[in-house]
Amino acid sequence: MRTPVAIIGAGPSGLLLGQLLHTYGVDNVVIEQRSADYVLGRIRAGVLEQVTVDLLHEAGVGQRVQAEGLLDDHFVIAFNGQVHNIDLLARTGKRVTVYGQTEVTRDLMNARAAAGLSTVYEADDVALHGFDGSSPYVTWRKDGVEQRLDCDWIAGCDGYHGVSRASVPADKIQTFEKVYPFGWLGILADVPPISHEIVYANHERGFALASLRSPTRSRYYVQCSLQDQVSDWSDDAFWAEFAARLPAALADKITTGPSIEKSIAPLRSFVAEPMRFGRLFLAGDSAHIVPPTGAKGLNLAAGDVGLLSRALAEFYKEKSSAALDDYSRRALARVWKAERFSWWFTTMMHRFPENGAFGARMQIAELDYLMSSEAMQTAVAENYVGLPL
Ligand code: RFL
Ligand code: PHB
Repeated sequence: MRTPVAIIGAGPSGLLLGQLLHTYGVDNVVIEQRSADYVLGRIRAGVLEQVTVDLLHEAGVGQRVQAEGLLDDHFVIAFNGQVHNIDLLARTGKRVTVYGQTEVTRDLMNARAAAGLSTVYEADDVALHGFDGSSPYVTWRKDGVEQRLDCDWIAGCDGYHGVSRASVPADKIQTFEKVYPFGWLGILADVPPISHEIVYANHERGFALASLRSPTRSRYYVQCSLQDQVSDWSDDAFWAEFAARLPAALADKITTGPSIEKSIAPLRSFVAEPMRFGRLFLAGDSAHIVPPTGAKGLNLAAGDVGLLSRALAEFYKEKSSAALDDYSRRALARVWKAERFSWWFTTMMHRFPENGAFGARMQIAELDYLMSSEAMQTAVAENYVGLPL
C-alpha cells in the first residue's frame, strides 16, 4: 500500500487534516488504534474559535456546526459572589461557537466515509519507520496480520500518549512541561444549562466551570484533588459542590439530574519542540497540551492542521517545500501564545493551596483589575476568541 500522507490518529486533528488534504486533492490514509465508537465516546472540548469553524467549512463539514452550534458573544467570570461579563463581540468583533468535540469528530468521520477515504481502525502496534530519510513507512497489525503503508510524509496526530512523538530520538526533541496540583471532575447531564454563556468561577472552595452542549445538555466541571477517584463523587456530591462554588444568582438556576458521563482529567501544560523531524510532522495534542481553562486544546490542534494541510498542498501543487520548512516555527509561535493564555487563566482561577491566603488575595486583585480595565478585558477577549492563524 502507498499514499502521499499517512496520518496517525483519528482524533480531531487527524480527521480534519485528512479532510482538508482531500479538498486540496492530496490523498491520505488514517491509522487509528481504537475503534470509531471509542473515539466518539470521549467527551472533551466544547468551544470552537472562528478560525476552527472556518477550517471546518474549508474541509466541507461546516453545515451542521453552522446550523446547530450556539454562538456566544460573551463569557462570564464569577468571583466574590459577583458575576461579570467579558464582551467578546464588543472587544474583538468576534464570537465563539459552542459545539462539542464529539460532534466535530462525527461530522469529520461521516465526511471521510462519504469521500471514500481509507481509514484503519483498531490497528495494533502502530510503528513509524524511516522518517529521517526519504522513504518513510508505517507498520501495524490488524486482526493479527502485519500491514505496511509507504508514504511521502507522516503526520503524527495521535495525541499526548501516542507513538509518533515517542518515536523521535531523545536527542532531537526538547520538551517543556508544567503539571498542576489538581484535576477537573466533569459531568455531562441532560438538564438545561444554567446559562448559554460559559461561566468560569473562582471560589475559595476551588474553581468551577459551567458549559453546555445544547439547550438541553449541560457540561459542568469542578476543580478536584488528584487523589480523587470518580467513584468518590456521587452525582449528589457533585451537584452540592458545584452549587457551593457559584454565586447565588447562578446557583439558583441549576437543574440537577443523573450524570450520563463523569470523568476526572489531570491538568498539564506541555510543549515539544520542534514539530517536524525529517518527514514526520507532529500536530495537535501529540505536540502540545494546555490545561482546559480557556478552551484552547482542540482549537490549537485545528490551527496546526490548517497550517500543515496548506503546506502539504503547496508541496504537491507548486513543488515547493518552503511552507513545510516553516511549519514548525509558525505553529510553535501560535502554540506558545495559547500556552501562556491557558496557564495564566488557570493560575488566576484555581485554588493553589501552596500559595496560601496571599496567593488567593493576588487572584482577587487581578480579577478586580481585569473587570475595571477595558484594556485588560480586550487582551483577554482577543486570546479567548483565538489569535489569527
Ligand atoms: P486526540 O483527541 O487525543 O486524538 C488522538 C488520537 O490518536 C489515537 N492514538 C493512536 N492511533 C494510532 N496509533 C497509536 N499508537 C495511537 N495512540 C493514540 C487516539 O486513540 C486518538 O483517537 O488528539 P487531537 O486529535 O490532537 O485532538 C486534541 C483534542 O482532543 C484536545 O486538545 C481537546 O480535547 C482539549 N480540550 C479542549 N479543547 C478545546 O479547544 N476546547 C475545550 O473546550 C476543551 N475542553 C479538552 C477540554 C480536553 C479535556 N480533557 C479530557 C483532556 C476538556 C477536557 C476535560
Ligand atoms: C467544555 O464545554 O467542555 C469546556 C468549555 C470551556 C472550557 C473547557 C471545557 O474552557
